[in-house]
Amino acid sequence: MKVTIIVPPFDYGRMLYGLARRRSFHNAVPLGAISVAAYLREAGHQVQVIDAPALDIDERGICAEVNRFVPDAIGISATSVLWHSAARVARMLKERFAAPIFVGGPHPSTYPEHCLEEPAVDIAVFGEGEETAVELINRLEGNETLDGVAGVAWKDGETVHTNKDRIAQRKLDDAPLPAYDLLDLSCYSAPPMRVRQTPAVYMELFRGCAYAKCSYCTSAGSLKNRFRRHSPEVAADKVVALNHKYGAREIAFVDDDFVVGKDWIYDFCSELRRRKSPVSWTCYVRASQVDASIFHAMKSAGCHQVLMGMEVLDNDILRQLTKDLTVASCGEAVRAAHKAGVWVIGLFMVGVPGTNPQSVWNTVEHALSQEVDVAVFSLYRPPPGSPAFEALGWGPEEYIESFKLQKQAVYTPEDYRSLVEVEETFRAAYRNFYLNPRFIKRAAQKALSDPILAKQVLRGAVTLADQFRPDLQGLLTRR
Ligand code: B12
Ligand code: SF4
Repeated sequence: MKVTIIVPPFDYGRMLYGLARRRSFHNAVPLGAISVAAYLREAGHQVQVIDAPALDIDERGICAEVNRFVPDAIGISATSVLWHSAARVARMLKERFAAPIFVGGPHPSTYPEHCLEEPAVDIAVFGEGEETAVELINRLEGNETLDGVAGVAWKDGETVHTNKDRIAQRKLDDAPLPAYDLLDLSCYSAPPMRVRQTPAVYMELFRGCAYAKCSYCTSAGSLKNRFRRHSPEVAADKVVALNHKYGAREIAFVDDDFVVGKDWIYDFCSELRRRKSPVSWTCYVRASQVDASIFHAMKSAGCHQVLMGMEVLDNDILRQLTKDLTVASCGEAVRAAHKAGVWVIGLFMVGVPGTNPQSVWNTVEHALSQEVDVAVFSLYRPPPGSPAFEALGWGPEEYIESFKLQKQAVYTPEDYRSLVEVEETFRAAYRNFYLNPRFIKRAAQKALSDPILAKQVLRGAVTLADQFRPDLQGLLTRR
């Protein structure tokens, strides 16, 4: 069968990420779509992938691409933010093509029935999509009912059926490499401050988060997958394959939590060294899971930077967010990384329940004194399917609507006077961190010692300036 898989246009991308969007975030390889595509292809189907944000095309552009391929079934990948865009694409395609339309991804995984309220959508896949998509397409090819296909909700006339969850059977080691070749890899830019070499691509080696407890995270809620990972040998083979087949020189691992126990990471690093892998890489780690010897092993195998979720550097709040972290353990982890020569991107949140502006100033101060290399602050906005989202009492539409507010806060903790104060605190967090003389001095020293870092610092500054364009304009016009 011929199957098209579409990543719909990212309506809010321009608003969220401004002119720097190409350089910064959303032009990331859509791993969900190409993982499903690889399984379908392996099962004997012909597959086309259309990544609209990367190709910078709208619904009409998508229709033109679909027209060239004329598929028998059309799949659309969607996060919650992309849902309205996905529904629009589905409507346009429904008017022009007879092919059944199925959707998958984080939004259908959390809200399969909500997706089926859209008349143009016939089937919603929830959970990990690869094995489900193969069974689904085989059934459609044979004109068979979808009764009993685990992981799908579907319409039968007016009736909606939601089948049982699927537990993926296949070992990750045996999974084909995602179908990177179905994308135009030249369209994918590297996130600023995260790469030393290009071409850089995203890659996934794990499924699920081993910790899965943080209150604001979908990986602790509706996207809680069974935790498993590639064996270190096959993981290293696949990294090297990305280099040989596609010329990737840098990999940004998207896995939620890359260091779980010491054995796997030591073995993975030594397998990379044994293969003389030329690939540099970055990954997410939890501060409670790492130490200097782990960072040394990672550094010797090509890792130059890690992302650490530290959220709010206050012990009570960390406990409330169900993180297994303290201010001290975060500081220790940053020091251990620096000893090994690994940079730390600290991920922080502003506007968390139970916090006040002082919590943010304390966080900035800790981040500066711990010498976090890059600080990323986000406004608290727990996504659908996370335990904290349930507490907000919102439905999917309220969440999607809240994105129209771009970088505006959607939640006022008790100790803030208003949403405006949350937003001001958010902007001030960036200013207080990046305009602090301690940060500027360290960034200048690093840039002078390493030309690649100098370029990164410059790119980071351009991205930040772009994201804060309205503030900058305000500053420039203020007398
Ligand atoms: C890398 C990443 C990004 C990158 C790149 C995103 C991209 N283009 O792929 C960047 C930094 C750009 C990003 C941005 C955002 N992200 Co993000 N991101 C991730 C992360 C860490 C990994 C995504 C990934 O590649 N996973 C691996 C693939 C294989 O998994 P998958 O995409 O879920 O796909 C599987 C299934 O969903 C399904 N599937 C997916 N597509 C399809 C299509 C079909 C047809 C079928 C049948 C099945 C199917 O099958 C796949 C294989 O099993 C996830 C967390 C996570 N662990 O997944 C968050 C996550 C996807 N992001 C999230 C959020 C909230 C955002 C932002 C809104 C953040 C913000 N405030 O701006 C933006 C929105 C971007 C967008 N375009 O929608 C949430 C989404 C929650 C939700 N309900 O929507 C997640 C789940 C994080 C979380 N735990 O809360 N993100
Ligand atoms: S925030 Fe990170 S560590 Fe916590 S549950 Fe989500 S993915 Fe796991």
